[in-house]
Amino acid sequence: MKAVIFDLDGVITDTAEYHFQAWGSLAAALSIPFDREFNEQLKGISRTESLDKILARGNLSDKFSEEGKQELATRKNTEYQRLISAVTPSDILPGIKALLTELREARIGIALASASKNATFILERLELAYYFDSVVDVTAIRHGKPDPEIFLTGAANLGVQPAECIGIEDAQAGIQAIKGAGMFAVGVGTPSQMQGADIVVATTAELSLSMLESHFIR
Ligand code: B16
Ligand code: MG
Repeated sequence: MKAVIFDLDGVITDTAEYHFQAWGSLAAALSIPFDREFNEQLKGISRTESLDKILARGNLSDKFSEEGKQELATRKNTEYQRLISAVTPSDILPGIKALLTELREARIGIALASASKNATFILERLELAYYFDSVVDVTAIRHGKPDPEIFLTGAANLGVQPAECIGIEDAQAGIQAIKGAGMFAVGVGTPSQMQGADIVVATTAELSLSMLESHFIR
């Protein structure tokens, strides 16, 4: 194992909750039903793809021009940015800071593969930017998760082979992307939401270097 490639939302910090709240406000304004179960489908996919799914749910796909959709996406992002401006290091999920420290000490590469255009801002708010050898620039990615491109780019940036990497994700689209890249996939959540993962942990508190190594050497 030469590198660990992390998802951000739902793995390093629970900004997934803020995405839920911000999309929930927009959906309510458009009178579109929105709940946590539906929100699962939005995890890991881009802002525009998320909006398309929400509008389709409300049978409103044809009601907005491209410009109108852009305006809705910006409205959601403005609310999301308001929520994440209050993020602090206390919002790092359990076990993550200790794992990042262990990985650095063991000279194992660390990359971020987040679909979020707000990822760098969030890492800085969490005071974790220092740990990352590479943050994949999502604007340079042609195909989002579940396509493997973002994880393959992370491995290439670190100069390691995909088979030498572990990817950690909280979304089904992310697990698919990791497996498509030929990496070992760790899912955070319930097994039914993490199909195809090599191992699933209920919470990030279960993650550590020794735990990852013991499963990786399988
Ligand atoms: P933004 P991840 C993803 O982040 C979220 O899971 C997903 O819900 C969101 O739509 C996407 O980022 C885009 O985020 O609107 O901030 O660009 O899980 O890949 O870290
Ligand atoms: Mg995620």
